[in-house]
Amino acid sequence: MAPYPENFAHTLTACLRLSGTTTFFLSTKDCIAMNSSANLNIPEYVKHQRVKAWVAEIAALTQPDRIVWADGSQEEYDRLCAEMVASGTFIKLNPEKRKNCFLARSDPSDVARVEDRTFICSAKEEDAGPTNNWMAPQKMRETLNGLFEGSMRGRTMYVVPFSMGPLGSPIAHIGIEITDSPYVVVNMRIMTRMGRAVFDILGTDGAFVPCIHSVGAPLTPGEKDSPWPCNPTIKYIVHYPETREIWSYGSGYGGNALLGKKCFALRIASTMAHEEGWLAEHMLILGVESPTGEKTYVAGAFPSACGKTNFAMLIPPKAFNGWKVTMVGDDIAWIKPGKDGRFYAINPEAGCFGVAPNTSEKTNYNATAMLTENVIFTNVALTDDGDIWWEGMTKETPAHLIDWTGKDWTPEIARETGRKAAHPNSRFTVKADQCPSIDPRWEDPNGVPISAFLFGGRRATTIPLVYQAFNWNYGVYMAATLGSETTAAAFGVQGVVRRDPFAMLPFCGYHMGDYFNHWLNISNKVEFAPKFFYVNWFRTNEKGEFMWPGFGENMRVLRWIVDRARNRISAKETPLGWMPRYQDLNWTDLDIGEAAFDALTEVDIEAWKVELSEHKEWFDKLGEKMPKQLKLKRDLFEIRVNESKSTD
Ligand code: SAT
Ligand code: MN
Repeated sequence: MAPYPENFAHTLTACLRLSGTTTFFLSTKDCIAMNSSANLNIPEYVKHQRVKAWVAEIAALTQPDRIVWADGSQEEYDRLCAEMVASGTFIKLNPEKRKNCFLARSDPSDVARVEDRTFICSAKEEDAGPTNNWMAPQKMRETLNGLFEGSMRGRTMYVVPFSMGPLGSPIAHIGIEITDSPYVVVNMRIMTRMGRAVFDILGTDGAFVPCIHSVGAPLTPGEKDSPWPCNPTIKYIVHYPETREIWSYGSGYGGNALLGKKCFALRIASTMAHEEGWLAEHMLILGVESPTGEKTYVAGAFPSACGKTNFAMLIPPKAFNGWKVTMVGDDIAWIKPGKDGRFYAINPEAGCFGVAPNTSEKTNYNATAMLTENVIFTNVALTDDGDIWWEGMTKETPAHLIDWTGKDWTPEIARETGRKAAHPNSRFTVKADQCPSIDPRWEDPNGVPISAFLFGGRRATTIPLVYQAFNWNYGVYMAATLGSETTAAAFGVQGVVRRDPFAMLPFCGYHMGDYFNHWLNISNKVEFAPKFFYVNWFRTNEKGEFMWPGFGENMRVLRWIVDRARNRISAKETPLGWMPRYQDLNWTDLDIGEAAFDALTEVDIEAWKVELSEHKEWFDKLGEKMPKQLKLKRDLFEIRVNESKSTD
């Protein structure tokens, strides 16, 4: 835990604050103001001295006009939303169309996570590894102290206590976010278990991850605020893994600002998990229920733009009458070894922060059903009757909209200028339990038992529809080399394979090589290790058309995975792993014949030779800490491939 003083003194000595190597003094007036309990507004239910001292310290640094401790109540949520409507940050949507829903439009410079401004400031550079940005902690602290000094002037500072995971769950952990953004407060109430009950768990000295966030836009007296304050030029998303702290400056958007999500639940939690022997993963969790009521849970990692949310909310096709797929989580899984020798997973989040474009009744019926009430939309388009719209939502495009930048938009304007009505990274924030397919055990404090890990990228060639790893270590290899073709929307270029191991590349808080090692070792902690599967819904034919229908039809593959995870069907051995034979899948109502299936599952040896040379380049890039075992696996794999013939 960060070395915060146990008590903060009500004297001038408290004004001398040592932080890193910098010593600075605040005016007597500031000190007296900031060190008086009245102005800190500490609620009587907060009994934790270190929390109080830390809040006082950050207040003294950032100098907000007032301090509000978020209690997480509905009344508080409604009040903040009303304040944001009044200030122009929120637009209230037509309650007949979207009850209790709001639209926020961000600054055009602040629309997504900023990976190049994201830092892992471990004491040693080698602990961050070659895939993370690093800066020496002392140097970063100096930079940030300079930026945060006075950064909340003219604003309200909110203290937002939250639990990642069900309150009191042995798998859960607590964070407290200090933020000057009311947008963050209301989003955190949806995305986490937020509010005063967290202090009951923290007690007088419980552990918490301090998360400090400022939009980096202080106001001078009388200055008019903008609807989306942020710092247009300076952004820092900083993690100190040793002291388990997060400092975020300059952005109000998504994972840059809602610090419970990628910053805590993945970057900091992955380092905690590494130290403590568990897993913090960028994985959905879903349950498959058979007609006889047998339940199998799987966790799956998919890089962005691979249909992860759709898969988490899958509705089985008619041919699977009696089968049900339920969602535990759509983005993150915390997984700990259980007493019975199995891995148990919780969804540390309480809501979904989903990409809006292309969400439709056809692509994801459950998501559309979630979005009728109590939703915060960000950067989508506004219809003339006070509803929302985005590309891919309906067949018909509305004749007129206000686009995400607040400008008039028509299909003609779009044709002429290419301008989208909704930003490609526009989002909805909604409570997970509004999902019709929410799993009855999604809040089980002990988590759900995991039988299989799935990995899936977007690959036009090379990767078959599905295959199963021969064993745990080979499964880790498969996940370590996971790759996905970039989409123009996310990366500006189309079709380049980007390696995204375990879909964790931007989210691992330490060296990827150490992370792979952790995965190799952790199988020893369980007796019943989950099986590993690789899926690819995106293989295309020579005309460039998708060969697999995807969406609900993925159930056909999922059922095979469940049967394999339960060791109850045999499979075909290939150089890549175990694969289904045509007759192993249910083909009712789907027009895919044996030849088409062979093409979907073809092992193209020439393509695999190229793939394996890319794996070598990728492993070399990860340097010294890359586990030898995985390098050896690659060499053996290469021999296996060289000795094989393509399957068609
Ligand atoms: O902005 S988030 O990090 O919450 C979502 C994403 O970019 O993956
Ligand atoms: Mn994600």
